[in-house]
Amino acid sequence: MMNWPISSEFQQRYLEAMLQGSGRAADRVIEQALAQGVHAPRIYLDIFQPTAYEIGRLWQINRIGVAQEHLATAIIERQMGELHPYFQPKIKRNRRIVLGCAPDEWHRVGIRMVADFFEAEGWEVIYLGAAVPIPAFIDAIKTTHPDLVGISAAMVFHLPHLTSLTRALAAADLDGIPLMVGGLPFARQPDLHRALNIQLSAPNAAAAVLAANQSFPTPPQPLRVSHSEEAFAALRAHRRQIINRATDLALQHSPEERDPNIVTAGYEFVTRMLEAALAVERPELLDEQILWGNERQPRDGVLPEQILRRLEIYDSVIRQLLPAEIATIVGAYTNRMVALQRSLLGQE
Ligand code: B12
Repeated sequence: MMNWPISSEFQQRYLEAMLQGSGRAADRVIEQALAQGVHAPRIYLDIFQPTAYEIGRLWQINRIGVAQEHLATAIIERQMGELHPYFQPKIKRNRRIVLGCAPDEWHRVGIRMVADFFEAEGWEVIYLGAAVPIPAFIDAIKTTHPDLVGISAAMVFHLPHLTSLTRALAAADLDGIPLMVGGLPFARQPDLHRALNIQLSAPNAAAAVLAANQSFPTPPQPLRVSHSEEAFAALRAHRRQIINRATDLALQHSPEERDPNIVTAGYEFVTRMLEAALAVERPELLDEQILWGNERQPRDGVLPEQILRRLEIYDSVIRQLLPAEIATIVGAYTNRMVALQRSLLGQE
């Protein structure tokens, strides 16, 4: 699952994008990292995590404000959502984990990373997010019967909540379920969990899933590898090339188009929609987008006939640039868009 190492140039450029407050510049760094074969788990641990720490340090020394920190965190969370399809499991373990932050704990990026790593390793994950009240933890545990419960605490002043939680579990006769804790104080003091009478702890998401798999050995069963998952990864890796080539061809076809950025933005939109549809294997999601585009784009000066031409160009570029077997999968989706656009124009 891991590849190593990642160039610190990506880290540096990502931090710069964050400090400029540019989500698009940050997207380009991640796209390039993916195109160079950096795996999503490494992007989490070697780009997102150190950048978040550095953002925190810059806030601590008053070099950046709260708004810049919020913006950076919002970008990281959005990109994590976009990378989530890379964490689709390839194996099944028949193990379940409930994950959430301690009561009042708002730092949720770390535990969300932990959730994605567990999912990729074949665990069923019930991720509850930030600031989970103790009764909500107890409810979730009673209804889902997990093998393990993972709790995150970044602030030292939230550690007493962990003791309250272990007591509440005992009172509800749930103390047989092991707990795992993590977050900044645990990363800094590897034996801190023992002082709280908690069985497991780990300093980061990769170590967390490793420790859990060791504590709960189960033979992993292979899962059907989804073809669209590979197609999604290939599309991501070739995304920039596809968009650029399609834009060039569209501009050659309609030289009257004055603003190449509008064409590029259209192709970026189509690519995002296509990725989303591939990630969930639902080509029909694209229909709604085509209908939307036909409502919207004429208002930007792009007529339905041009939409069709641009989709045909996109379809042909997909087939030129992606490896043949992947192009067949992605092509089924782009073909659907072309066919729908033709039928909207009355050309069957
Ligand atoms: C973003 C941020 C916020 C955001 C969080 C929003 C969100 N959606 O998460 C907001 C604005 C809410 C926030 C608030 C505060 N923050 Co803040 N925040 C940060 C910042 C910059 C990034 C956090 C982050 O995303 N880290 C990246 C993740 C990936 O790292 P991680 O959390 O460590 O997670 C990894 C491991 O720890 C581990 N792990 C985490 N959870 C778990 C769970 C388990 C079970 C396991 C096994 C492992 C594990 O695996 C993770 C992935 O590898 C940090 C800086 C930092 N060093 O973290 C400061 C920081 C944590 N915040 C800090 C402070 C002071 C605060 C506030 C008190 C500020 C205030 N005055 O209000 C409040 C407290 C809020 C609260 N009640 O929780 C300080 C804490 C200092 C200290 N000594 O404790 C930090 C360190 C900034 C600094 N350098 O001064 N913050």
